Amino acid sequence: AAGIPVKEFVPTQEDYVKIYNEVAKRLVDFDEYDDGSYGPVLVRLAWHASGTYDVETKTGGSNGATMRFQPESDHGANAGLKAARDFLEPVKELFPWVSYSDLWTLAGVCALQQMGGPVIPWRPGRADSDVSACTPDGRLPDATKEQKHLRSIFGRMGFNDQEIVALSGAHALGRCHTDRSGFDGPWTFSPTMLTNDYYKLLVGEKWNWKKWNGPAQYEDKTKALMMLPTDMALIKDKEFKKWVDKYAKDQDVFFKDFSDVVVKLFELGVPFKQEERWVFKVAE
Ligand code: CCH
Repeated sequence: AAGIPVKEFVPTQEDYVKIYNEVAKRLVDFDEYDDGSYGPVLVRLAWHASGTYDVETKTGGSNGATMRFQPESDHGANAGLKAARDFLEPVKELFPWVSYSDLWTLAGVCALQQMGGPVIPWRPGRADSDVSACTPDGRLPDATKEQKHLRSIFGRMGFNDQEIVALSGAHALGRCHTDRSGFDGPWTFSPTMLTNDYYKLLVGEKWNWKKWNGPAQYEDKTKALMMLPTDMALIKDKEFKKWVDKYAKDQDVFFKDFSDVVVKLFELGVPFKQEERWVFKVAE
């Protein structure tokens, strides 16, 4: 039988706006989590999905969403990100046509904008892969290391010194969890608002080694805030510190550079057909 041709659903910008708004709504609805928002862990999910990219082999990156599968879901660096994936599962059920890889990055954009961050232009085009595309362990940064490691890991993704420092400002958000990374505490006093406080605190506070049985980390004099060895590397290294000083002085400059570098991060290795990037309005 010739049958009736099945009309393929071709989503438009409006359809992606619906996804953005649904994620934004859920961020408000589920405000009992952690410091009062799933926002930070959604940002971390999008970053860990994207940050596996290798410029040489053109493997990894947000295209594929391979963190859904073992072994990648069990990589030490991804501990705790199930919370973010599970948070987005009902959104995927509402919009089954969206790929996980587009959904995770769009949710990252939504979280950043809803937490007071800059506009992050975004475009669709990622397709999900199967388990065979999982990246090997060790592609994401190790918080116990310093500048040499940062340059090697982020260099493999294609980022320079300025971009490394701009990306690191995401640590204004969220916190470390002893049952995930082993580290403990937030970097700033407003972990659900994107600001340039991370840089201000890095240069403005006195940081001492925390005396405890956990992994080596720094604490401020109030003992409420923390820095990782990789965070402190940004002020130990003269080239990195230039950018820390610049972003500490001027939040607008940070926001501009942060937006540019996050767009690049979320697009690493994605074979887009669409040239145009869309800007999503912050939901009320
Ligand atoms: Fe990060 N990050 N990150 N990070 N990160 C952690 C948490 C967050 C490193 C290590 C850690 C970026 C760069 C680095 C976020 C975004 C970004 C934690 C705690 C560790 C450890 C995890 C836990 O215990 O839950 C290291 C090392 C680097 C190297 O530079 C970049 C880049 C980004 C985004 C652009 C966010 C957000 C969090 C908070 C997550 C949460 O659940 O609150």
